[in-house]
Amino acid sequence: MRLDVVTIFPEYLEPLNVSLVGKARARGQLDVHVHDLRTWTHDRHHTVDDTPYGGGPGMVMKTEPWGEALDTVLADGYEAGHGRPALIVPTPSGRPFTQDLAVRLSEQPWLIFTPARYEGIDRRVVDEYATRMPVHEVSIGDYVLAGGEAAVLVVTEAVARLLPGVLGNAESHRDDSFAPAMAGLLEGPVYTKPPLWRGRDIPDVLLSGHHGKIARWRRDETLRRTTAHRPDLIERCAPDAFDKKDREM
Ligand code: 6GU
Repeated sequence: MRLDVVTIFPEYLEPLNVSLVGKARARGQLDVHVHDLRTWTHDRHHTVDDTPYGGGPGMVMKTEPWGEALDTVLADGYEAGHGRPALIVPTPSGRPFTQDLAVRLSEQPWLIFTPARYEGIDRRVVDEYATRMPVHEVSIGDYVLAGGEAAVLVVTEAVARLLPGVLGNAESHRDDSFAPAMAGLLEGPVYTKPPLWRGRDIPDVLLSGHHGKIARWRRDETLRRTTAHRPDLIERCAPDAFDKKDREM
């Protein structure tokens, strides 16, 4: 998979060199290109923003640097034969970023990210590129960040860990919180050695060796935790997602 990020803070994307994403890059599973938007300015001050039409506070990112940047990135990626790109526009007014979208994006050959600062990018930029490729305006939660760069790191990590061969064990996706096999619910608690720590032991069932009982216990913990932390996820479940024992919980 190829990733392009156009930003006025390329150094904000340094974490893409670390840990899981960094290793995927080193192995050639991810081809990451971070670009400085100011490369595509032509004035002495490398201006990327201007005052909003209609008035109001803050500044809006200008069309021309984004247009030149995206045209250049697109020409480069097409020349390198990456297939068809999708444009990911991080914005607090986007659709919520979910595991479902992470899975769909992980199946794409090429993602281009346009993290904005200030009050966002002139709308015409998204409208223009939406005629040429799929555009996903995404929000990572109901709060406002100073810019989209942190959201790019979030989306990139969620997507990269789903790529074939990036996580050691492909089975480990199966029981992820939000995974289809979990009916979109949350993972329960986990334990490891030692068996006794500061007077705290671990649930007996996990030592029983009884796989059926362990699976039932995990399911109960999933339901308990999801009910407590995210009742909305229970509401959203299809009724047949619950068996008779689930309903007794
Ligand atoms: Cl993607 N960008 C910004 N600036 N704020 C956000 C966000 C994105 N998602 C939640 N808050």
